[in-house]
Amino acid sequence: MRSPASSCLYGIVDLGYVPPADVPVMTRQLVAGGADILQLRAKKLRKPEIEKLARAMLPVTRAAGVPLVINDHADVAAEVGSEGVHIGQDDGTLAAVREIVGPRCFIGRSTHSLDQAEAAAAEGADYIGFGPLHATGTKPDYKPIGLADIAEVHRRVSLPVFCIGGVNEARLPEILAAGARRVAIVSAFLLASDVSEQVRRVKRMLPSDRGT
Ligand code: 3NM
Repeated sequence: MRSPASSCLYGIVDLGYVPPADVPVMTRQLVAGGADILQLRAKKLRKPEIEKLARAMLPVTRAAGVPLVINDHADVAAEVGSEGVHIGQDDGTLAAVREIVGPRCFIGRSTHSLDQAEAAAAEGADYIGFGPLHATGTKPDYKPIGLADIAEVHRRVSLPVFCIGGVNEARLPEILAAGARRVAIVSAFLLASDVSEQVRRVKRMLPSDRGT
């Protein structure tokens, strides 16, 4: 099983793009292309539905050694026994989430500035998201932070940093040149005509396969 540290490509199954019935096939395609970590993100679904989808994803992700991360819902993560949980800036303390998920589940936090990144590291996050680099329809209310702080965030925190927000194949070279080592991608994968092939192409551009 991979860990955030051994991962460079983070895929997100976002129910804003994928109908529930398509979640298993989308999961298989993302895994087949080489996504190292997958997140289930379902802002508008109720917990029982999210739990059901997580249980549909887990056999696929586990067979591939890909950790499954539940967005927002620590209780769902605990219930289904997912490898990870992801929280935003407004989702309470890391300690409170740790109480719910226990010691074995890793915890990621979204961060949108250098200060937030340092705070997430200080509270014990296992990885951070850092963005949005570019404006994105997936998280439309967030102001893009650009690429200027990518190098600095890697100097300030020693956690795995997944750069996110408008990341796609065309923009990847400049994002990597700015110092990114890991990326998370939503719409550029989910809307691709050939999802596995798109994931494969991006994976090949990333610095290296970090092993397990
Ligand atoms: N979190 P896309 S940006 C889910 O900056 C998410 O914290 C972000 O989607 C953050 O790859 C984002 O389609 C959406 O731009 C990323």
